[in-house]
Parts: sequence; structure tokens; C-alpha cells
Amino acid sequence: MNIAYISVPYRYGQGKPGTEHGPAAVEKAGLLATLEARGQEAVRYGEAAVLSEDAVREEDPKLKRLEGVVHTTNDLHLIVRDALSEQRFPLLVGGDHSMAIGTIAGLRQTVPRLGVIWFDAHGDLNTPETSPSGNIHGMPLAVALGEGHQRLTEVGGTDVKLQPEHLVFIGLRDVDPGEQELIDRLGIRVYDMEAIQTRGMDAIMEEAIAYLKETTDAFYLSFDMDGLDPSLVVGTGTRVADGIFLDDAKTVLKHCATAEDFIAAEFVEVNPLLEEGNGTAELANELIGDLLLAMETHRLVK
Ligand code: B3U
Ligand code: MN
Ligand code: MN
Repeated sequence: MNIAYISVPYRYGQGKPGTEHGPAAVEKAGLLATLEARGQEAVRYGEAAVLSEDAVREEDPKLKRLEGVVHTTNDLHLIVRDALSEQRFPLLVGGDHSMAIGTIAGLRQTVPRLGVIWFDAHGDLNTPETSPSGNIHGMPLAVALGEGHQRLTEVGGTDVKLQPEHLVFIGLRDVDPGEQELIDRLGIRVYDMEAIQTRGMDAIMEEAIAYLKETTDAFYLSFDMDGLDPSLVVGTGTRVADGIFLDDAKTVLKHCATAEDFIAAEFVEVNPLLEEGNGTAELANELIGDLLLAMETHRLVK
């Protein structure tokens, strides 16, 4: 196991200052020691380039801070592409969720049939036309599916990056009308809170991974901290009631870590400015530690 830790210290996909400090907060919580404990060189493989605040204007209210998002996601896709082509496991820490535009574009360069497990309270399937906020962190999956502004869909090439049948939602519970329309029209697989409660996370993850395996070459996990119950994550920008608790979150990680074709993970939307302590970053560090331990154990016994 050879991890490439990649930090994405930026916030331009949403309006609240603070997610640019996400990677530093998770490092403060002990991320580098977590990596060392797993035998990894505790160094950053890469850090995505971020424009300065003065260089980024809000401009279009339907597509806020577009230049800032294009700049970082374009740089990030190159870093992720390189890491994967060197047989490393990209482990990304953000940063707001719009960064996934770059992650998916980068992974896709080596894995054309990429699967995605999207752990999130939100659909992140808006376009400038359907978005209630104009924040691009609510749009990355629409972009990956080829919908939305051309500057975003063209990050990493003009081709469509993700097929709807290669995407699975876990924990979805705050969906805008335009997003629901897209989910229904494209038949995207959703495991909402009701499904998790009635069937249990073990059964759901088994099914989700088997479903992706049918038609993809490999998959990655995009873990939005706001998928967790709001009582666990004070330091994230858009908390949504009745979310996923720790045991179930760890079950998600365990199933990913023990799947053959799991190739990358990202942890996003840590905003340390929204809380007094550093609890959300500490939780992210704990989850990353669990994930890496499970990956190591599995790959050793194999
Ligand atoms: N769906 C809403 C809210 C939102 C999306 N992602 C987050 N919040 N974190 C939107 O603005 O697109
Ligand atoms: Mn999200
Ligand atoms: Mn979210």
C-alpha cells in the first residue's frame, strides 16, 4: 500500500470561509501520525493550487467563484492522475466538495469505467439552472455526468467522466427538485436513510459494491462529512438532520477497504471555523485511520 496524501485547501465551491483550513485542521488532529502508523512516509504527495481571494470574484450568481473552482480542480486532476499512474492510492483531504470535479477527472484518466460511492446528505447534482445557491459544491456530480457549465465539464478533457449507472449514493436526505428529476431520469442508485435503517449498512454496502463491480473497473469513495449526523459534525457548512452515525460510517469504510478494486478516497467539507474545538477534523482523522488500518489488514491477510 502506497498512499499519496493530497491536500486541497480551498473553499470556492461554497460561501462560508473555513474549508480552506480543512487539511491543516485534519493534520493538526494527527493525520501525519496516522499515516506514519500505517508505514507511510508522512509527506504530502501534492497540494492543489488555489487562487488568492483577491483573484476570485463572485461574478455569476448562478455559478459563484467559477474561476477559483476551475483553477483548483484542473490542477488537482493532474495530481490525482499522476498519483494513480504511479500505482499510489490517492487520499484527498479538502476543501469543499466541488474538488471532486478534479478528483473524478483525474482518476478517470487511468480508469475509464470509474465507479463512485458518494457518501453525502446532498445530491450534488445541481446545474446552474437548478441550483438554489449558485454554489458549485452542489454541482460536482452533474458536472461529472456531463451536465453544467462547459468550463467545468471540460476539466480533464471534453469527454463525459461518469456514467449514471456507475454512481451510488449513501445517506442522501436533502435533494433539490432538479436533482431528483435527474436521479429519476437517469435511474441513479440511491440508498437513503430509510433504506439504511431498514436493511442495515452491511447489506447495503455489499449490494452497492457488487452493483458497481458489474460494470466498472474500479471505484472510489467520496466522503462528505455532512453525510454524518449533525450531532457528530459541528464543523461542516451544511448539516442535515437525521444522518449517519459512527458505526454505520465505519461499516462503509470497512466495505470499501476490503474491496479489491477500491482505488482512492476523499474526505471533504471540514470547516474548522464553524466550531470551537477541532472535533470534525479529529473525526475525519479517526475515520481515515480506520480506513487505512482496514486496508492494510485486508491486504496483509490476502
Ligand atoms: N443542494 C444545495 C445545498 C448543498 C449542496 N451541497 C451542500 N449543500 N453541501 C445546493 O446549494 O446545491
Ligand atoms: Mn457534498
Ligand atoms: Mn453534503
